[in-house]
Amino acid sequence: MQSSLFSDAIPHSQSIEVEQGQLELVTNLFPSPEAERLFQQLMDNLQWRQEYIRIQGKVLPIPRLQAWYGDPGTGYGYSGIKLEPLLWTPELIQIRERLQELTARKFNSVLCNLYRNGQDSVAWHADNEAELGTNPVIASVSLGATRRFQLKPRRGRGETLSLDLPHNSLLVMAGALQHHWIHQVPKTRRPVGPRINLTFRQIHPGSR
Ligand SMILES: O=C(O)CCC(=O)C(=O)O
Repeated sequence: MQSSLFSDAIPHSQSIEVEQGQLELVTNLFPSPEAERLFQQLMDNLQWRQEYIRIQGKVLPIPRLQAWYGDPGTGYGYSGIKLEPLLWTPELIQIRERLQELTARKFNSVLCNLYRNGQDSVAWHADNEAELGTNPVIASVSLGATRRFQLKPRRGRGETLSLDLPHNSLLVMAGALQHHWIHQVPKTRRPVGPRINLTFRQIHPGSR
């Protein structure tokens, strides 16, 4: 039985049993009107951008919009994309404070994803870039439409685990999870509205 990631018992939180990693889901992260307001302000105020990746010589748009915010010096890169941090907005500071209080961890940066509809997605990957260090704690907030989040073991034929991440929830990934598991948000044919995902991280500059 794994121990909870949180120092105190958090209302609306549940541990999800996974081998070689820790996963905790918190629902009702903010009072409901606050969550609605945050969703709308993040939609309106974040500097959403279309990023491109190169795959087999072709430059392709990634199927979602993104924005990267953080402390100065927390530049971040993956799949050939290099992101320089924008300055924290008041809404991101408010959410970060809530997460730091819940997890007793510090986060100096956040990758923001906007899934405009069911055709937006993120492919199988792990958050295991060198600058995240060993066994990173990733605090991933969902606002807006519910989307399915899947995890599968990096090696072997282990079963895929599926979770629906609802509006106003927090998924914390920790322990050795990023070494042993990969995750994705698949496309869906269901008509779904926009969803914002914020993955708060602690970047260790200079570890690349
Ligand atoms: O949208 C999500 O819940 C996951 C996002 C994600 O995997 C990432 O940004 O690395």
